[in-house]
Amino acid sequence: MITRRSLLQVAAGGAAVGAFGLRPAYAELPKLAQKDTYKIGFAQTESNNPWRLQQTKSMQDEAAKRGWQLVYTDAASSAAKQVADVRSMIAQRVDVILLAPREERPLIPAVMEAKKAGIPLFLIDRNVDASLAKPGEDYVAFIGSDFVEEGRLCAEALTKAVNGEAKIIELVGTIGSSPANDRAKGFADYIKDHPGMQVIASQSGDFARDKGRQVFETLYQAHPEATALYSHNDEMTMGAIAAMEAAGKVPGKDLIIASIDGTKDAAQALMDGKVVVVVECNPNFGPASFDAVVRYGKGEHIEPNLVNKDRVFTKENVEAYLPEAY
Ligand code: GYE
Repeated sequence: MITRRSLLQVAAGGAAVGAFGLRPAYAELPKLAQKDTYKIGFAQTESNNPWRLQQTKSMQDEAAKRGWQLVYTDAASSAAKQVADVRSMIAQRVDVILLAPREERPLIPAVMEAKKAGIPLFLIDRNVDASLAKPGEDYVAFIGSDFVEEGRLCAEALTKAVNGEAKIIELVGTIGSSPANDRAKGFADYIKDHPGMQVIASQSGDFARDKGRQVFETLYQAHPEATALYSHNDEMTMGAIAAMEAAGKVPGKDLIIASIDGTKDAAQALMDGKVVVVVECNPNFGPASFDAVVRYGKGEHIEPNLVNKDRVFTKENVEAYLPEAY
């Protein structure tokens, strides 16, 4: 079994952690020298959806603006490849690693190896298992959204839209990823107090449009009594809408839909009345991440969790958002 202690020992090259709470020097968080420009690694998880493409663009734009070198990798939906990508960044001696960990557990070794190599690492947009690696100790900080809150906001808006009565299909994100775990939790916690709100089927669509379509089709065939959809991201939502329409159903009438992200397609679906709420998950990480790196290089204390501010979009306010949508 992986435990935090065994991982710390791996990170420490097998040596025992010192007695009386004293931790050896290599157990400290790596420092960052203050420089005018940095060579910065960005380990992306996949590029099969507009959210990811926008996130990558935000990193590239910020690097170009500041004249920093960006070492970019795309794990193509494989946690194993992402671990290898981080290793190659360590071998190239980047100054800092920005890691968007695909899943909570398989990326732990990458986090620990960067630490052992003396390279500061920030987690971007997704988290790792907090019992195995901690911000301020094993990596500098997590920068991203509050996914539990996103799930709660979806539940709140959906409950209101259906007057507290719905049979809900839930399309879950990538299994083992922090947004899937936390968006499920935030939603479930809220509807616990609303007995008319029932999740009748729940399955992963891997945050992807095609998979979302297939999974929704199967679940809806098995549960034609469904009256609502809670989908962990807009890509799966768009897949599900395609499946509903192919089945002759009207999204927004036959099924009331709550979604998360804020893609252009979802914003349009909101305008068209097909979706009732989109809780924002902002993919524009460049400015906040690079600012945090600069502050860290100056020796400033970095808060362990840098939480993005997300908005709630409905038909009433989405028009003003459209020019920003991606
Ligand atoms: O919601 C989804 C993406 O990790 C917050 O991953 C991110 C999620 C985002 O693929 O669309």
